[in-house]
Amino acid sequence: MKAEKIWMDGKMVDWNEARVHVCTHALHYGSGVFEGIRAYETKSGTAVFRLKEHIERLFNSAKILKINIPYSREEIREAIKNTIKINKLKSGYIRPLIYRGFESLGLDPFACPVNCTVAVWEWGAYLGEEALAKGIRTKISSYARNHINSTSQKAKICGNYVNSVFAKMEAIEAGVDEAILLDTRGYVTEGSGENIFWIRNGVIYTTPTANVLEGITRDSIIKITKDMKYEFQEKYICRDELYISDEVFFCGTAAEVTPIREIDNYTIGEGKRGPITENIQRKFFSIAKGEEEKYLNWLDYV
Ligand code: PPE
Repeated sequence: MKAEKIWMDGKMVDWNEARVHVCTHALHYGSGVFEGIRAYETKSGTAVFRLKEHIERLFNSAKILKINIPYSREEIREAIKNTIKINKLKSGYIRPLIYRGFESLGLDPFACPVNCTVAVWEWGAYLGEEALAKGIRTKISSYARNHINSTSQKAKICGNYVNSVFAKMEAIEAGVDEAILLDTRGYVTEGSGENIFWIRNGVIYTTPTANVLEGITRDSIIKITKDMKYEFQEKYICRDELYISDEVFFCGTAAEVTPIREIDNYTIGEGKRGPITENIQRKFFSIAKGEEEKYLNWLDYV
């Protein structure tokens, strides 16, 4: 992964020069917030998918962590578009990061400056091209999702992701592609970096958002499924309900719509991408690629 330039605190810096001090507060304590956004190539040029919503979530994450972003929403939007343009990125991934920089160490973050960066790079299918077509193998993690009274799962806080890194390492070392995390009560929450949906008897379900990231792809899929006249419900479930679902899939900016064909060695449905998942996936990609008139307002052209 590499591009030409990274936007750092208002300046375009060479990729290899985009460095931070080792005493950066966020490097020690995880005191930063970030976003993950995708841009797709459409017939009318490159378009960023739901940019407004991602910027809003970035500002909300910062608010929760008591970080004042020293730029307006519009300035961040411009920075993102300029970084795409200067790197001549046609499609790929966008990573804004706002973090407590270097002034002093010790947990009190308030004296530390707030630094802002935007990196972009080409990024194909998160879990591999084959994953989108055939589905992935997963396991229920032995790590519980961050407890709701320990941090804010609604904010995309850097430090939150240590929990995801543990779950991901465990999944990979167990020989599967991804982890599904339960909360401390045993209810299904989400993947290491994806929201989860399941389908039983034609009804599409996902978890409520109280203890998971309010995924923008999740929101897109809920709107798409309603539009496609599927029945939809939010529900807390335990792991066994996933085992006996007809279809299960992950969604996220990086993961897009990734079918799950196995959980804890249980085959899900037919053990391949299910028909409803395929319909939703197809619709999702055609919207992102600007082929659906009705959803053009989800695209912000560069
Ligand atoms: N839950 C978590 C914990 C999460 O990190 C993501 C995104 C989602 C749900 C889905 O949210 P959304 O992208 O708004 O639909 N994870 C990002 C980071 C992935 C990474 O490996 O880094 C992403 O998909 O960009």
